[in-house]
Amino acid sequence: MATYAVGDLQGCLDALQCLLKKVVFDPTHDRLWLVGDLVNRGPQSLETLRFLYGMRESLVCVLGNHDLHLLAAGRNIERLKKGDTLREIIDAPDCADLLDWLRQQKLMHYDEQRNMALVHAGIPPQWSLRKALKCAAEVETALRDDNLLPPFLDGMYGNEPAKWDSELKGITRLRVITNYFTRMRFCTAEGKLDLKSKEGLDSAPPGYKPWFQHKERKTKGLKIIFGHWAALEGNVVEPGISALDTGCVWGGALTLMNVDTGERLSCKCDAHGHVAAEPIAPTLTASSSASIQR
Ligand SMILES: [Mn+2]
Repeated sequence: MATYAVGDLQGCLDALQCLLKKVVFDPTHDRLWLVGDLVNRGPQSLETLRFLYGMRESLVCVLGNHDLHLLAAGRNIERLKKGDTLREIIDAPDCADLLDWLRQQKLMHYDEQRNMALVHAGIPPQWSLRKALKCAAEVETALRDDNLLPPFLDGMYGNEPAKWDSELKGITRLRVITNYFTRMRFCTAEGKLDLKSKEGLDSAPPGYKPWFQHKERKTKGLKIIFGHWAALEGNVVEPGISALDTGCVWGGALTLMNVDTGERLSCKCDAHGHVAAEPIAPTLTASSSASIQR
């Protein structure tokens, strides 16, 4: 029995299946944690969602910005943008089942035994574990409530307010919580967000740092697994912090990590998010063609 976490899938089902095969994943005993952004941009968004829905009992999944965008587009709240590959899901006969499952997922998962959290983008430095779980729950409640869901999906877009304030109310409150968990990369020590920079660690605007690098971060000591930030290429040296987005949809790789041993495996992808072809060993080709001739 093993627990694995996997980076942003973005519709790259082949790469996921390649990794599950490599670890001989057994859905009855093993568990798979997903950092979110299950769909969009990649080649097989619908098939990915169906595959995950089929093994939902074996999954722990947190939502990413693309998953929330799918929920909004599925309700005609937000239009699909150029480059979105979500139309096939919205037009599918099983769309309602898939999106109903999606909206039951969390923004933050906490495993008490392991003292480990799973989030899409991160946890802002000024929040303790307790505070983060409370704030995540506010959005999770809105997602699951038929009356609260439409105004939430309609109001979640936007970069303001840039910073948390416990006095915030309504949709502005839910928007900043959502931005922390699903879109954050750089912020100040007080948690003021910069949502424009998307490059690597050295692209921080003056006064800003990656959310996990602030000295006074209140979740130090908590292990955190996150995705979202492909430019990091999975390289973060901060103790306890694991970055898993290695850009499978951008010609990088999909990364899977055993959450207990930290051991990583990856599956290389081509520029379209398909599994990159591995060269066939010439000796094998020669002997198999010889056996065919016999
Ligand atoms: Mn993302």
